[in-house]
Order: sequence, then C-alpha cells, then structure tokens
Amino acid sequence: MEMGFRWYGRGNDSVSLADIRQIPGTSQIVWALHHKQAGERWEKKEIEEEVNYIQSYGFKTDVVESVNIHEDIKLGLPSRDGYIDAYIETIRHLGEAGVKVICYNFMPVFDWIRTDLAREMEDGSTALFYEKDLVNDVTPEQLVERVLQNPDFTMPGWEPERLAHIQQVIKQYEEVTEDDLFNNLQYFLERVIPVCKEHEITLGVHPDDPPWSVFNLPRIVSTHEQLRRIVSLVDSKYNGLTLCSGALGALPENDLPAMIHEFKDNIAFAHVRNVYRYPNGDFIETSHREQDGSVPITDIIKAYHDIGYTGCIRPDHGRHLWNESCRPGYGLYDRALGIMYMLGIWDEREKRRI
Ligand SMILES: [Mn+2]
Repeated sequence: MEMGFRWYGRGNDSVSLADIRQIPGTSQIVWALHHKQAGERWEKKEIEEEVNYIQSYGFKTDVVESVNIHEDIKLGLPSRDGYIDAYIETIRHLGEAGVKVICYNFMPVFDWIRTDLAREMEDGSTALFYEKDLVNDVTPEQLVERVLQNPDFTMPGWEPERLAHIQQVIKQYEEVTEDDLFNNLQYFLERVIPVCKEHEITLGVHPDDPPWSVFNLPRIVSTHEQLRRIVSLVDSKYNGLTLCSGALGALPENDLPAMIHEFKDNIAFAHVRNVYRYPNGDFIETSHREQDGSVPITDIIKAYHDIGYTGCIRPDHGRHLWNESCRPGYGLYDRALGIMYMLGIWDEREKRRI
C-alpha cells in the first residue's frame, strides 16, 4: 500500500508540497490538471511539467484524479465519439508520463452534493454536511447558489459556466434510465479499456456521492450490486473501481470490508474517510476515527491489508481545524491526522504478520 494525498496544483491549493512532505509515510501525490474542462484533451507538455514539479519534491505521481467525462458521453449523444477520442489521447499521454491509475466518475450533472460546506461541530471544527430533506425541497438552482456562495476556491464538478444551464442539462436526462446510463458507460469502457491495457493504466470509477438519486437523475455507482455490474461490463483488470468509503458509507447497507474482499482484483484506488449517518438520512463528514462516525474504518484498513493491497490509499475529505482557511474538505490538518490513524492500523497489522 502507498499513502497518497490529493493536491490541486500550484496557486490552486492552500496546502503546499513542502507541507505534505512532512506528513509521515506519504509517497504519492494524487494530482490533476485542474484547469481542464471535461472533454478537453490533456497535452503531453503540460502533463510532463506538472509531473516533473511534483516529483521534484520526492513524490510519485502514479494516480490522477480526475479526468472528467464529458456529459455527452454519459448521455450517449452522437457527439460522444469525439469526446471519447480526446479521452483516449489523454490516456495515451498520461501512460507515456508513467501514470498507473485514472480516477473518474459517471455521475450525471453533479460530481458531489452537500448542503453545507462548513457545518459547525460540537468541538468547534467545521465539516461538510448533507441534509437530505433540504435537497428534496430545493430546486437545482437553489442548491447551486448555496454551494457556490463560498467563492475562495474553484470547486471541481461545480463549474459555474456549466451549472448556469442547469435546468437544460437536467432536462437532457429526462428520458435516460439507469439501464441507459449503464449502456453508455459500457460503450465508453469498450473503447477506452483496450487503450488502458496497452498503457497499463487502470481506470477506477468513483462512487456516486451521495449514493442515491438526486433530482430524479439516474445513478449507477451506488450499491454493491451496481459495482458488480460495472466490473462485468468489460471483463478486464483495467476496468477498475475507486472504492470510496465515505461516498459508499453514506448508505448503511454498503458493507465496505465485504466489497474490498469481493472486488480485490478491481480496486484501482482507495479513498478512506468516515461519515456519521443520522437516522433521518442526513450525514456529516467526521474525523477518520472509527468511533466518531458510522463507517468501520479499522475493519476497512484491515481488509485492505488482508487482500495484500498494493495500490494507493488517500484520506478523502477532512474537517476544517484550527482556523485553517482551505478548500472545503481539503485542508492539511485533518487529512494528516487521518493518514496517521490509517498508518497506525496498517503498521500494527504489518508487524503482526512478521
Ligand atoms: Mn471519495
């Protein structure tokens, strides 16, 4: 296992590579070209520049998150072929730069949804929060306005230009069923997986966040059964999963340790975080510590150890601590604490094996 840390790039993150280097046991920077729009090709030169910069701090650059999928691919429109061609070229360019894993998602319209980006907790820290009834009661425009009221940082998946036409985008999905979305994912995978195989790059689809339908949009990466169907769409180890314990963990029936064992040959990348689930369906992102939330973090790390996982694990989101000013969920302190918690569990297992 290699521990990783997501980083948004120079001038685009409150955390520096020099900061991250001081977190024990962290060898991978999970990176992306964040100025790229979905569907846009990533050029070799700009990939090389970013990789070289990150590597100059002694980090590896095996994992990219995210190369976003253009909406037309998810919708299955005729224009998708051009966007898939661009995606294939990006895969080739990333392969030539030594990248091993690409994390992507297949969520219609919204990459992730929260109703509050800085909900105050009892100890005075703040965290990302999801209020189920509020999402059921507001219009998509109201939700967009709510999320974009924090102007300090750009938010991946919440590009104002794209969301300015939110009703139009949502309307395009009116006739799209879950089966259609599975078929559109299959069409995409059948074209890109052979290229991934050639370059030994594994794609890892990130689960829906939250793992249920919002605004009646179809969702297909939310449950154990759906993950089974996805890995069977194209039978290849390069057709992988990004198992996110926080996204999947918002649904009580998702048994993360069981998924880790079942999908051990297809887990490309792991996100680990905890959420506390309220009985009414709301949830809040807590510290990584098992007792603070509803997700069995110690069992999850043990499961990765049991399967001999050699890929990258990263702490997913964290709370905002000690008056830190940062991208929502992506401060330095709580994610560093999360790493130490996870490494504690991992190292104990490792010692026991010897
Ligand atoms: Mn995640």
